Amino acid sequence: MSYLRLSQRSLWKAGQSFEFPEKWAKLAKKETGFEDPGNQLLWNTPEGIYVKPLYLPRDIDMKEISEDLPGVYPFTRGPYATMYTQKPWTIRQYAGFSTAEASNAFYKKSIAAGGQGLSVAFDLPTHRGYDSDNERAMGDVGLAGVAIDTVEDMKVLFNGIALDKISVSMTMNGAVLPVMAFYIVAAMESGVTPEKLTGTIQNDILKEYMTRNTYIYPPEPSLRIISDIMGYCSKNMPRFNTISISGYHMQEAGAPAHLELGFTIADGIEYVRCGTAAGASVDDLAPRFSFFFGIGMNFYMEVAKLRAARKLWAHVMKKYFNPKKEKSLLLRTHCQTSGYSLQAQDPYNNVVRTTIEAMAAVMGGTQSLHTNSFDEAIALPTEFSARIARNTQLILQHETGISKVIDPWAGSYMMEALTQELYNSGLAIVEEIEALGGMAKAVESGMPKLKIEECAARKQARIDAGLDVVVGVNKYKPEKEQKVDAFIIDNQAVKESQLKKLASVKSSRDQAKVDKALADLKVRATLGEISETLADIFGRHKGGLKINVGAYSSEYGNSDEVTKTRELVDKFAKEAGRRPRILVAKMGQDGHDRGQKVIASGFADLGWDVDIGSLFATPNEVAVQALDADVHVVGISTQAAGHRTLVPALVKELETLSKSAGLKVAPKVVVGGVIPEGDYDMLYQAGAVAVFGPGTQIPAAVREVLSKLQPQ
Ligand code: MLC
Ligand code: 5AD
Repeated sequence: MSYLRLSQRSLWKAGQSFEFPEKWAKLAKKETGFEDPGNQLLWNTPEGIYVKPLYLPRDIDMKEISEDLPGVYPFTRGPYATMYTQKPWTIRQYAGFSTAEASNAFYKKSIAAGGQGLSVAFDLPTHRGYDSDNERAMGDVGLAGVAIDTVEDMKVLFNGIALDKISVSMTMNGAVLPVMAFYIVAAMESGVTPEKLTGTIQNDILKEYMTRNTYIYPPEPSLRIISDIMGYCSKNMPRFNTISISGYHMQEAGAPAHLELGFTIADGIEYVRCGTAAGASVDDLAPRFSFFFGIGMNFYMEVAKLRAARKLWAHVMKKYFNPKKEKSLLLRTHCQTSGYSLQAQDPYNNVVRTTIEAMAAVMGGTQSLHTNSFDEAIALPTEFSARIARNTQLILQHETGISKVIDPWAGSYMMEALTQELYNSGLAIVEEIEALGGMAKAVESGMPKLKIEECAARKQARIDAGLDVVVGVNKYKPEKEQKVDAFIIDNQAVKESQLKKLASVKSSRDQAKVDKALADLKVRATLGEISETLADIFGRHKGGLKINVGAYSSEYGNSDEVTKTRELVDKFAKEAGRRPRILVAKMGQDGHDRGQKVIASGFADLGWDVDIGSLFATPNEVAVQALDADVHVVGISTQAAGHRTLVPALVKELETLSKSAGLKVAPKVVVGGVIPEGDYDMLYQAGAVAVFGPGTQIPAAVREVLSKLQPQ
């Protein structure tokens, strides 16, 4: 009953109505008491698609779909004729942490336990072009991935792994030149020539400016680097996928399926344009393009998204570029289950969520899949949680009949209708972007990022208001929280080991040769040296700092919760003579800014003055901004474990700067994000006054932060 009430209250938007068979409507009216049950039970999704309670033959265009076959244009049913009936998708778990030695051992173990392809996660300094000895790398070395400074590190990473046999994906975008160079040299020095290498380089910079934020240079030179790499690989590494055009991070940042789909396909079009402008033909490039989508909890929508994506790519490729090779029309994709959908509370629920998402990816026909670990919202996977995640896929491959039938949802009225609706809305977005002059221009305008962030603020409001249920978080909470072991990496130890290795490479090479060759970029130069040389010429890109105002509160609607919270904020403002003011900041090389932007929007909508900090700041830079803006509190958003080093450093900086500015009290520090429970005490001892884990309701956070402030 409560579900029906919820549907009636929040989901039925007047103005949209569909016809339902009279016979059914009568029965449904009796069951529900609704006047117009078909329309009152509509679900208006974040995609703006009305999902109906009942689909009928009239919802699909039989002419459009009756000839569809897997392996045949427009490939809605799959890129290959036989799909998993011949060869199941590749189980490719994204992993990397600490040193090359530790990650190498982990890779070998996971291959032995059933992993079928490798996928390297680099640490954030590597992504951003810093060696481990760089001051800006201080809090992040070896935490979110493996630290790679030199070709020697890369050789260790793949030691004993046959690079001509196993395909390797490397998630690298900003520092793609040194990483590809290290990879190729490491392979050659192990006896594998470039033409034998199989795998994928992510090499997708446009989505970095929109969501993932591990860019280094501005868009123009970055796009040139990408087309150089695509050009080089198409000539020298014919089995290697030269780009992985990624919607995943858009979904993680808050994009509903239609935005993820439309923006990703529009990115793909831009890359074909870049590559062909640099002299390659569409058929040199496109057959080695690959894609990457996120798979969240809206099961039908996600299956439909993959079907629609293949159809849309085939359509736009034909329309805009008219390639001769059929392979240029194929959308082949990797998928990853959603990290965002996983929760720190009641964490074993995450095994269930990941299984459902993995089923959607597979039923949508993905070529390769990563399944997240259940401790996602707490820390990097432990050996145990990584094993369960991998086994989820092994069980799907071996114990169910799922891979025995190609595109099993085809012909379902609902699935075909949803596929067509998503195709239509994806195409409309592609056309809108084309009208703006393509994705590079759209990204520069900031439009896609803001659209995605608005959706993220709305989603948070729906969860905070209880309209979207998250089991174990805003409903059905366990009486006692289940604790799980968290994998903690000793950042200091990794740093020391990297510094030793860097020093050894630097002392054993011919420095005069390196200095000379750095202009040409070769001869065991380090990743930092190569990146810095390019940054001297290209400059470093700085992202925009806009926040959405109004989206959070309009989605939340009026409620006691909001009114009560605003009253407390107003009371503070009256007593203090000004509104409470917060700087929502990020430190270190962690560029995950969904949390930062959502918190900023929520606090602003609840009556705070909000300043937003630039990405990649040092503790000193944050403290200077906090004092300049005269904030009451600094809120640090942390997603990649750097808080252990960076928060204590920030508190010290704030105290020192406040003292020398003659302030009686320094701004308070609160911390929120992915924080293992074991770190809470350490953060309080370092001087933080509040710590918020994932799943915190924003109005509750506002009240708690207020309670820590004295009006000044
Ligand atoms: C497959 N093959 C078939 C077949 N199925 N041949 C005949 N009949 C069938 N049914 C052939 C293919 O043509 C191919 O050969 C070979 O088998 C391998 O199959 P594939 O489908 O290409 O799979 P795979 O090699 O696994 O490649 C999948 C991919 C690739 C194209 C999507 O780009 C990939 O692996 N991407 C992974 C990206 C990734 O892991 N990213 C992690 C991001 S994490 P041939 O000769 O055609 O090659 C991240 C998080 C973060 O980004 O933010 O940090
Ligand atoms: N090892 C394993 N998984 C990782 N992820 C990110 N970094 C790593 C890593 N080093 C996963 C998480 C995250 C997503 C982007 O990729 O699930 O949400």
